Amino acid sequence: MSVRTVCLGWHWQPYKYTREATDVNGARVLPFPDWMVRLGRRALRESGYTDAEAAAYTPDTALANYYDENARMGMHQDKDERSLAPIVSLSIGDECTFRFGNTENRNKPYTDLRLRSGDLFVFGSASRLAYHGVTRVHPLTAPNGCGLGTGRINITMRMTGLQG
Ligand code: MD6
Ligand code: FE
Repeated sequence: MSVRTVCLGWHWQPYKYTREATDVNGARVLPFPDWMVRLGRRALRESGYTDAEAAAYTPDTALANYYDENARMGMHQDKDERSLAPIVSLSIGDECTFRFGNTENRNKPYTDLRLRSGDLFVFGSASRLAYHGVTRVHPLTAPNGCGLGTGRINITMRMTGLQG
């Protein structure tokens, strides 16, 4: 993994979530913003979840990853969350090739998708535990006005299933 990450709500590091960034500077994580809860619920409604499912969706952590033009993300499953509620992913800036795999292993079959600035997708139900990664970032593809000159930001919001 060659991205730079900052978290909201809960701080993620491999295998665990904590309220302090114990592997960085020990600082308390900033709160998870209400607007992101609303955006997550709207994303579920607009991708076919019922109103009740959307209303129950209360993401409590967000990982914001910054990719420079050489950054990649190896194939992985997101399984450090105790909850299997959907993950909502938002992309800003340069386009990337996102590899969406199967739930068994990091090999084929997989599908390579182009994620563009403004794309939002929902990783839920059968795909919640699918392997996935970013094979490359495409420099100079960020649209004017997206707020990022170079590189790519991906924000994933999740429900940890943790209390406190
Ligand atoms: C990325 N995303 O798009 C990396 N994980 O840069 C993820 O690792 C990811 O987009 C779980 C669900 C959605 C994702
Ligand atoms: Fe992931």
